[in-house]
Amino acid sequence: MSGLYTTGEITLLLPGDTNGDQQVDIADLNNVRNNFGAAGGLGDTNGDQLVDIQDLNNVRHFFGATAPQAVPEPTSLMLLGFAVTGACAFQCGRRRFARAES
Ligand SMILES: [Ca+2]
Ligand SMILES: [Ca+2]
Repeated sequence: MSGLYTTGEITLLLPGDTNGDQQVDIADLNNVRNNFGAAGGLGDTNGDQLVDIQDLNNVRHFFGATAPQAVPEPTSLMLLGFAVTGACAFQCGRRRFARAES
């Protein structure tokens, strides 16, 4: 949530991604395997403080998946819309002014 305020982007989490590299691959499977039975830490994909069969299933289910790109915050999209509208209005005003002078 803190990234939302600083970058204006929402980062979507990828279930099964144990190391935060935005993809579920063999490294994530190894993290679950190497920490199976541990109390949380690397390999805990669902945050229940236990590396267990649910984490293995998360990696299995999302294996090969990559996280979608960051989604711009709606406010950013609205600001972009205002900027485009303002630029168009400015261009239309310049054309009218040029016609009036000639
Ligand atoms: Ca990963
Ligand atoms: Ca877990």
